[in-house]
Amino acid sequence: MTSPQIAVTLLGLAAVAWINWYFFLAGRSSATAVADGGLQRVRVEVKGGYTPSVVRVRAGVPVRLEFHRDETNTCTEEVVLPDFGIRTFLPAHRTTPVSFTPAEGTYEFSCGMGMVRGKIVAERKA
Ligand SMILES: [Cu+2]
Repeated sequence: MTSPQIAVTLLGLAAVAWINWYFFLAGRSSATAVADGGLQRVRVEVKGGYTPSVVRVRAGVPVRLEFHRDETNTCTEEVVLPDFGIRTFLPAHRTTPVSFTPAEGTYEFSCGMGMVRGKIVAERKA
């Protein structure tokens, strides 16, 4: 294997290890982002609301919210992050990633109709 191939393989293995850790060991209700090689990933359960509804992250570091929508109620089929110009369809029973890099501040996210809401709090020191 060439060194780029080895690097990709190692990254893949790291991702698999991380996913296993994430789904089997990590606390589901944690509202603080887990930094993973400079990427903050937060799983947000979408079921009648957002859990956690307040997500704390570090400002200036890329964030990936992983919206797991476990319902078919059309209310939550879209998620909107107006400050980042994001409007994304969330298929039912799937995990949909939404990525952005926040500056320091508080940002809202909501369903397409603005009925179900959550907040991202980006701080210098998360
Ligand atoms: Cu709605």
